[in-house]
Amino acid sequence: MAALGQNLRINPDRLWDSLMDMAKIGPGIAGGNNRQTLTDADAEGRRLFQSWCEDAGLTMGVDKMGTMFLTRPGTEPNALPVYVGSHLDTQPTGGKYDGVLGVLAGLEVVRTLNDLGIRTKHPIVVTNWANEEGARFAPAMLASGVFAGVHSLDYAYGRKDPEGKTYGEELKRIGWVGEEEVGARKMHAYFELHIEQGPILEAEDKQIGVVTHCQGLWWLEFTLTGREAHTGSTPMNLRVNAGLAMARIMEMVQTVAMENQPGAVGGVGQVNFSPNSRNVLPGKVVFTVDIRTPDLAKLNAMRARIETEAAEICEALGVGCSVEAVGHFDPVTFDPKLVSSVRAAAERLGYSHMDLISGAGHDACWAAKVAPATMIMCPCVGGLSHNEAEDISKDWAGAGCDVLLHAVLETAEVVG
Ligand code: HGY
Ligand code: MN
Ligand code: MN
Repeated sequence: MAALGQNLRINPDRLWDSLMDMAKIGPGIAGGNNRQTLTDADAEGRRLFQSWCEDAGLTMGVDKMGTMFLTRPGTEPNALPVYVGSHLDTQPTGGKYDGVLGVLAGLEVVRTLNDLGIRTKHPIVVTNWANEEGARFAPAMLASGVFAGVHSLDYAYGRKDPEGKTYGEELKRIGWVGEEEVGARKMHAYFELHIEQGPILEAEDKQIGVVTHCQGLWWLEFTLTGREAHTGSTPMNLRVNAGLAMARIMEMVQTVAMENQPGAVGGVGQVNFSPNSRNVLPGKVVFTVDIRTPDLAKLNAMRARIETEAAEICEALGVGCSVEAVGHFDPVTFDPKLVSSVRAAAERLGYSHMDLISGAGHDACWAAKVAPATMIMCPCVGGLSHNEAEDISKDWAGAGCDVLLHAVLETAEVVG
């Protein structure tokens, strides 16, 4: 196979236009997006993506979790495909690029191959994983988790959103229950381009992150039981204060993460007080602790310490305490051969690059359980993500997609 020329590049304006057109669907209130999984906005985004792919000559398959697979044929139909994708669903106050860049970059790779009449031995499949964010239906990366055999389809269908609607009901409501068995597809390789969602690449002035690993994660959902009582007339010594217990646990999580530096993080993003009335002490407090680190032993030690100390905090306050792990994956090592292909592509194209460990979780983490997989990252402004102000440059998006093009072509093998 002839070496890929350094002038082989995607069309960054077309990629950017597609990103901006997708961003019009499920707009947020501050310039970002609220296109949560299985909402009408998600369905509208799916239809737009499908139409673009079919205009590019791709054929669509959908599995029973609603993940979309758009195939460009290879010259050898029996050769396992090279998959390239990410997710179109967003956080409630999400940005325009988290996940979306990876899906539309996959489409841009195909559009470029069509422009240049390039054929590949292996088919190429552009993928939109359902429910990567886990914001509406925990855990994150739910569909790719079922694909990798980590979760059962029944478990996934039964996951409920804050209004009590199930994943299965909502997938059926928007009309995206596919026929394919989840995980029946086999992959030759999987690539995912994603914004870094952290500050390192921008701070180091690097255009490309060559992602070698992804840190592991636990999501620990605590349910604390206090006693509802008047916030004014209840003496301090008679209170069973679940809110105070939560505050002390959050402070403890911060301490545990800081004592495990460098490389560990811990915090809480979601809290629900019940009855959540300003002059009633909460009878119930439900919140999720999110801890992450690339070191597996450290990750599990942090979990054990947090659960032990949370129980002690609650006992001292007479507050009931239960905890359920609602999300988890071990640290991931991506495929060294694919990582080298990404690094070589960045070199060939003249893009500055550095090795990187992904701080956020991605569908690639589950794909890596069933196929050789890796990621490419581009910087984002101030490292900000999961915020409507999330921002990247067209150049960063273009550079990442150029590297994706080269790495995918090297793996899918150009013919002729
Ligand atoms: O939580 C994560 O790391 C990803 O955004 N789902
Ligand atoms: Mn993402
Ligand atoms: Mn995200």
